[in-house]
Amino acid sequence: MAVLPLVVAPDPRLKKKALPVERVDDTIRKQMDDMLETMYAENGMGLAAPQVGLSNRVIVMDIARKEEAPKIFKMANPEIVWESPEIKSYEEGCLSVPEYYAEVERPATVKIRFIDYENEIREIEADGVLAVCVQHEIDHLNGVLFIDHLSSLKRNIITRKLVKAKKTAAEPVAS
Ligand code: K1U
Ligand code: ZN
Repeated sequence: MAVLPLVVAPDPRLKKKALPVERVDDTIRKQMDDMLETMYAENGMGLAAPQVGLSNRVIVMDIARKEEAPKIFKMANPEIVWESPEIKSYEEGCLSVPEYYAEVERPATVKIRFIDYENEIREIEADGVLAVCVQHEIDHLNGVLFIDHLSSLKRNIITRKLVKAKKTAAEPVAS
């Protein structure tokens, strides 16, 4: 397994719609395993393929708390097939938008259809933190970041700071 380099916003790779996977074979299984290792290395609870520069519809999640046994999900082509009218707000973060957090409103419960690690089509109902995380990751597959759910004023402030942080990181260190 390998830890892959993370794509940090702003980056055009995070704005592209990812392409469906034809089937979950050994290549996609390795991608899922590498993404899970990358997610753990970055202390995340989810990761989508565009965040590691891959433009296919693959996501991984582990929604367990620190002291709990792992609750791992590896999904290809996840799609929301039903969403509840009830809306909930949750403070979201993003490995590709480091150091910023904001409340985002989303459907409280969703039904997800996806292809699993064994290439079987499955459906699950998700609520709580799983519902938040899976919707956040599916957004990534559609080129949407959590800051796109905020007002344009808040989004522009964060984007300007991200551009500045990238410029500073690229500057040579003065000797
Ligand atoms: O997709 C990502 O960038 C991963 C992201 C998932 C996510 C976190 C919180 C709400 C919605 C979606 C992260 O894991 S960011 C890191 C983080 O904030 C966090 C990590 C572990 C547990 C709780 C939050
Ligand atoms: Zn994210």
